[in-house]
Formats: sequence, structure tokens, C-alpha cells
Amino acid sequence: MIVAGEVAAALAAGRAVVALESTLLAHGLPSGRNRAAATRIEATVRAAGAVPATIAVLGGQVRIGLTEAELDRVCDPGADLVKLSRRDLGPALALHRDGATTVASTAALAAAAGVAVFATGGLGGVHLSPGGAASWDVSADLDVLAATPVLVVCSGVKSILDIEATVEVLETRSVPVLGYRTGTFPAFYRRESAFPVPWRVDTPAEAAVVAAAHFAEVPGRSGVLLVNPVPAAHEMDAQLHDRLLAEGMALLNRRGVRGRDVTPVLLEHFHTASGGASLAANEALILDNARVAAEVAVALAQRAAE
Ligand code: PSU
Ligand code: MN
Repeated sequence: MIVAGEVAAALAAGRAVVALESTLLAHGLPSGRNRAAATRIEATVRAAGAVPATIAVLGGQVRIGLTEAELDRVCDPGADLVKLSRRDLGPALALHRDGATTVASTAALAAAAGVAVFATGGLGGVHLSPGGAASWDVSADLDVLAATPVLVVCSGVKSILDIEATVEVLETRSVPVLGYRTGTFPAFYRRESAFPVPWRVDTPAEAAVVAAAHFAEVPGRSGVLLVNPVPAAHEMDAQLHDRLLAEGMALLNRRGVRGRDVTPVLLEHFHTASGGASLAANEALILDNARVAAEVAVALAQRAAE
């Protein structure tokens, strides 16, 4: 693994570092918007006093912290990066591929590099199957979080997933879920879902003290999920959201879309049919999560120095 000089120096000095994933850049945001978003996300982390470490696999090597040119490569649709979950890392490294890391692989690599805080947009979760039956499509993000000591800041999961089942799996896998200034699990485009979170924290210092206790004193190696709702000004209108979701689900059934194509087809529908509202929410929540993660990383670094 190649750790960028600035990241390595910050880690050695005990300064705050925030890991960032590359799948949301390569596959989550449209290609016209992702490069500018990458710059703004990293700038937001810096403004809050932490060093950003965007993680990807380039030329078969793990990179912890990317240069501007490497961010260009990750965001270039022509580069055609593979989406790498944790299980895909071995093949991508051995076969000298370029790939973007998901929450699962980014969390695993961040922990291995000694980075304890990680900001993203939405977590992967339990998928709904067409017709509503139980689905075996459960993101590896959940299992990795259960076995990796990293604090992940996200805005919950998209309502295209089964939020109730996702919340239940997090409980089963013993992942503590902390609402950041909220009592309910956020639904990405919307600030609230119908499902409560077990714990609430209201400041970065409070999030840091809980994470520190979890990592130092609770047996096992699970991560912590800090859920931060999309900023109110960028929340999608409820009626627009519910209409797009219903239309999207109908579209899936009509076209017989299955498996890994489900999410891209739904997101494409949200992006084209919302008149830009879904993209505005998506970008706003990523930036806010980057800020909160950096503030918590700074609080953790201060605690460790005391
Ligand atoms: N949720 C989003 N946007 C994303 C993702 C999830 O709102 O870009 C990405 C993240 O990288 C997450 C991954 O880790 O999708 C989950 O994919 P899967 O369901 O295939 O595990
Ligand atoms: Mn899946």
C-alpha cells in the first residue's frame, strides 16, 4: 500500500486524518460533476483541520491519499474503474487493475493504514427484491463494518433499499449506530426514516468520546456508524421523492432489471426525473459528512494527545 506523504506525516504526528471512498466519485456521481465534487470534499476536510485521504486502487496498488492527477484518473469516465468491494481487492491488486473502493473496501484499507475516521455519502444495505420478498442482496458494507474498527460518517441508506432490514442487520452485527443531532435513521435524500436510532450525540466531542470508548473498551473489532442527515436546505421534497421512488420501482419491474443493475437504473431515474434535486441533495450531504467526520477526527486526535 502506498500512503501519500502528507497522510503518512499526519498519522505519525497523531494529527486528524479522514478517509474518503472513491466509488462515490467513479460510480455514484455523474461524470460531469465528480471531479469538482472531489476537490470540494477534500477542501472541506482541510477547512475543518484534518488531512483527506481518498482511497483507490491504481495500477494494482492501494493508494491512501491521491494526488490531483490521480483524482483526475479516478473521476475520468474513460478510465472505466472497476467497483471494488473488499473481496475484489486481491484480484484487482494481482491483475494490476484500476478500481474504485466502496465503503467495505475503503473501511478495511483505512483501518489497515491506521485511519480511524471515514466519511461517505450513503452506506450499502439490504436491497428490496421486486415484489417485496426477502432479498439475498445485502451489501458487504454491513459485514465489513461489523469487523473493522473505523468510525463511518454517512447519511444513512437510500430509500431504494430496505431501511428497516438494514437497521436490523446493523443491530444483529453489533454495530453501534449514533444519530448525529437526530433520533431517527436518515434516508439519504430525506432527513428521516420511520426507524429510530439507539443512540444520539450532539457534538463532535461527544461522537469522539463514544467512539474512543467503543474502540478501547468494548471487546471485538466492530466499527461505529455516525449517521448525519442531509442538510435541511437540500432535503428532497417528500412528495417528489415518493413519486420518483414509486416510478423507479415500477420501471425495474417493467424492464426486469435485477442484481447489480438495480441501483444504477434507480439512481439514473432520480437524477433525470428530479430536475437536479437528487444531485443537489447528494452533493450537499457528502460535503456535510466530510465536515462532521473531520471535526470528529480532530476531537479524537485531541483526546489521544491529552
Ligand atoms: N450509496 C450511495 N451512493 C454510492 C454507494 C452507496 O448512495 O455511491 C456506493 C458506496 O461505495 C457503497 C456501495 O459502499 O455503493 C455499496 O454497493 P453494494 O450495494 O454493491 O455493496
Ligand atoms: Mn449487492
